[in-house]
Amino acid sequence: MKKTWWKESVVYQIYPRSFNDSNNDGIGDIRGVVQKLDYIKSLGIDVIWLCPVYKSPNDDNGYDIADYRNIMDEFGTMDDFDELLAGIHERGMKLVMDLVVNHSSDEHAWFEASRKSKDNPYRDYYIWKPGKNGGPPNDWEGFFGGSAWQHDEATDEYYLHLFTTKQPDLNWENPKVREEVNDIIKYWFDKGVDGFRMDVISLISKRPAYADMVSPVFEEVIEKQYANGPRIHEFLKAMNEAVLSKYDIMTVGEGPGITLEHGLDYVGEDRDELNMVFHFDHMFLDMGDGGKFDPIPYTLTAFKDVFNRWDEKLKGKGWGSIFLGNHDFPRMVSRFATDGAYREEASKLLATLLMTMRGTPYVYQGDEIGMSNVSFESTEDYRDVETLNYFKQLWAEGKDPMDHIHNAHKMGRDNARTPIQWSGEVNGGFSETQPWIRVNPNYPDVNVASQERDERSVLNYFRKMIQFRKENPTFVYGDYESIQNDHPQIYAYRRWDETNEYLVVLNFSDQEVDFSPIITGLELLVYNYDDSTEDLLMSPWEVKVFRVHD
Ligand code: ISL
Ligand code: CA
Repeated sequence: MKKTWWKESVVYQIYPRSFNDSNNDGIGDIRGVVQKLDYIKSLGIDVIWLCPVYKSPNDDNGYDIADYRNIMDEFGTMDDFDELLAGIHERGMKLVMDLVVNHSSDEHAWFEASRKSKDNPYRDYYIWKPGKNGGPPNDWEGFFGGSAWQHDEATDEYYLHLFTTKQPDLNWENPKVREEVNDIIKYWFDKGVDGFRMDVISLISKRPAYADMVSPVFEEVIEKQYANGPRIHEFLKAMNEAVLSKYDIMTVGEGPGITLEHGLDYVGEDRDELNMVFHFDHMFLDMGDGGKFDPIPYTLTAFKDVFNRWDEKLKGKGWGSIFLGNHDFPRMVSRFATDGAYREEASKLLATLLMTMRGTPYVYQGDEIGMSNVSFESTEDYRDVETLNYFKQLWAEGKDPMDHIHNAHKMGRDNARTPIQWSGEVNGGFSETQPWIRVNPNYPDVNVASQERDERSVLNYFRKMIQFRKENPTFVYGDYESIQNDHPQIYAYRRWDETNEYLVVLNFSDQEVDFSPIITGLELLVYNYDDSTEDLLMSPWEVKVFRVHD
């Protein structure tokens, strides 16, 4: 495969509201990120992906944009942004921004004009339909519950919003909308930004029939009706030709509905669309038919299958992204490993997985210190619109949300949105004021400052693993094969090229496991127990990475 900087990079995702508060108003901000650039650099990070910082009324924490060319007041000014970009570049890192153009905020000037009258020049920037039988145009549901249509008094029509009512979907059928998006992209590239993560890009092309939902299972509706619409690849190719291809940048498309079947259509190297995508196959493993708040158990073998199938599909043809969490999902250690007695070992194990797979690794803020899920005692402490809508829906069904709060504990997005725990000081050193969302009460035990002082901390292990990946490029470009794939506790795989071969063995369980791969000539290189030995008797959540000699 062609070698490029973004294949060799390790990306660090920042959710600015929760990262670091520089002016002590309780909200993380851009200057807060500037203050921590040396820290991020010290991890070995190449690229920072910054979640939305644009002007926004924050109905969905910045994923509802009111002005694509200005900065949200709470986060700072354009001068702060320019300083951030310069600071990142000075340190030899790159900056990727979030592009949220499936929808805008209802407070965007386009929408304010659009809703005024049916003949307004901006009317067709959004998707308007007359009602049917006194109700919405069809029975579509939004991602955060309820109808995906909102009635608007002024013109007695409905607009489509796949997310909250304050996030109207843009009408990509309108060539003017596509031009506006290209101009926004150009604006940020001309400032020197190094790429975009494209929010729900899989949803931009709508199926013109607007037929009723084909299934009561939401995941099926996404796949068959919302995602991968008829013109998606035409739109992406045109965007690529007009702007993306003119700059040395990276793109990663996000999308529910980007399945194994469709992945290569987006990232095939012969397609000139996107560089990478985030698919959600492993992120949906523990969701039942009722979706996120209907959690179900899943097995390690199912988890391995996702990685195996995607690697096989993309190999030689397109590039993958490796991630285990972000601002939309629970903390990786609580979800895919354990946050009990073995939290540290388990965090190191997941760090090893991230840094030894084929594809570009994405580290979500706080995972480098092993931050875990939070269980707020009261529904009042939750902030995420998705979780709040869930509570509302329970009330509407005559149920008490407190009887179901365990689902929010397990699956809610706020798990990943608690402030970064910088120290054992008040509010975890995030802010001197009570933050916009409560700090995880485990901050005295889990924080950056104490881990800086500890050679054996999760933090220093992350640094070591990132370094290890860089020193051994076989982990970037080399081949991948899972061995003893049916093993219920061990995830083991080979990585190799013409010159090197490695074996990675990860014990995904609380039990000791006697693993016996039929491979000889093993030299132990990386491990997460002080007394690790070259044998394959694996302690709980133990990691062993070997060089394989012929
Ligand atoms: O968390 C999810 C719903 O339970 C995901 O399906 C999520 O909604 C989906 O991945 C899209 O996420 C992105 O777009 C949303 C925004 O709320 C998320 O934060 C963003 O990452 C709407 O812009
Ligand atoms: Ca602030």
